Amino acid sequence: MRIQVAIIGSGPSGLLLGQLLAKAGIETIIIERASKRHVLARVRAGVLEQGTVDLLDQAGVGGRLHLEGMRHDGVLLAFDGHSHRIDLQSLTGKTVTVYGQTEVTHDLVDAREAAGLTTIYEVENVSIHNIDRGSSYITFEKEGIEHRIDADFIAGCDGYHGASRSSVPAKAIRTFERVYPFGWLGILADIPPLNSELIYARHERGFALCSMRSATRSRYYIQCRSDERIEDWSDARFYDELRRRLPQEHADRLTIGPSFEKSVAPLRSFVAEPMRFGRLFLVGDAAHIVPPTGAKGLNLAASDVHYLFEALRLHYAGADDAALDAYSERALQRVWRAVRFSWSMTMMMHRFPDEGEFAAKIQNAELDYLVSSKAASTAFAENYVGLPY
Ligand code: FAS
Ligand code: PHB
Repeated sequence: MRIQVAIIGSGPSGLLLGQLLAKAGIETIIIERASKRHVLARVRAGVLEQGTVDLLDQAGVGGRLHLEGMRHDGVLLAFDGHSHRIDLQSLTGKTVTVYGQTEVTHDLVDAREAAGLTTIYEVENVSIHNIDRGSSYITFEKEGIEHRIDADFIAGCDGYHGASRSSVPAKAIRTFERVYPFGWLGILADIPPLNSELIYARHERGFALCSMRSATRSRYYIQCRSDERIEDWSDARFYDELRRRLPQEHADRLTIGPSFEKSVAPLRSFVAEPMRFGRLFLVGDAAHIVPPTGAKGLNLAASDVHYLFEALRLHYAGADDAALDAYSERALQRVWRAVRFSWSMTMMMHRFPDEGEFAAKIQNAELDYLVSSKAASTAFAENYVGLPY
């Protein structure tokens, strides 16, 4: 088989890139390691930047998002027993939209199927070949039979543990990483959110985040050990710990109810440079990972997709390949700004037991300055709503 753009991975990066390319008349195929059911069941991000919303609209999949997504004009930062609202809208003129990644994935999969576009699920042993020459191709197995796809370009949209980045010769790639000494224990429950906007809480017992998926579905997180076992956390223990980390005015408003999803996510910052290797382009989590503190992971995948889509569109329109050649540099500039923000928010809001009382006082002072200075609040808001593409 020969195709214009072969996409590895049916997560938000691969699906959104595939949808934009299809609308521009560029043929694609997506190969995916997991089952369709697994892809659709993943619970991950919750906050979309305006740039991501605009891109989903451009891809023609914004319908349900505009009906069910919730526009948030502000976000609360809680510390020292009190919460402080950062008015995103008045400080930046921009807002964020709360709409789960699970729903984004559903919308993109539905659109791909409605357009009759091909996704091959449950593939194995994906290998990438000849990325430095014109005849790049992918091989993979499906039900024990080996297949080959020859492609003009290959988009590595297969996440942190995928085959794309690992197919690049070690001498051709540099990686930068920080692993945090904790994780996030998250639950989903069909209970009304305790607040209409997100609350990020710093507490001596650890970080907590109150988010949501709708007016009737809450998404809560608490900082935990990286090796935490979810079986050690009953709902009652989770809610009790969440209450302890929130200001009393919010803790008193917590509605509890049975969780239907509970998971632990490790936290790391990671960037691979460059993001292009001949005919192979790394996109989204295949190239970078951020701690979810700044709600940037999914949104960075969207800006990578924007840069690569525009470059491929120009290529197939007969323009020069300057945009393709500039993809890595353009994407990495926005990636590093988001990595910095996500790192700084993680350092400011989480408990670092080995760093003593002085560090804890500095964290409080940083938050105190942030919420009392218009300049500092504006800088925070600009990053949270998403820096320009
Ligand atoms: P993804 O990892 O989503 O998708 C990659 C796809 O490639 C997957 O479907 C995978 O099965 C497939 N794949 C992997 N290897 C393959 C191979 N060899 N062959 C074929 N297919 C292969 N971001 C936020 O903004 N907020 C959050 O709260 C948040 N929480 C997260 C929690 C967890 C546990 C994780 C892992 C991530 C979280 N993220 C969060 C980040 C997340 O949302 C990512 O940024 C987003 O999924 C990136 O999308 P993709 O780049 O498509 O990668
Ligand atoms: C979520 O709703 O899952 C979410 C929201 C904001 C974050 C991280 C996760 O920073």
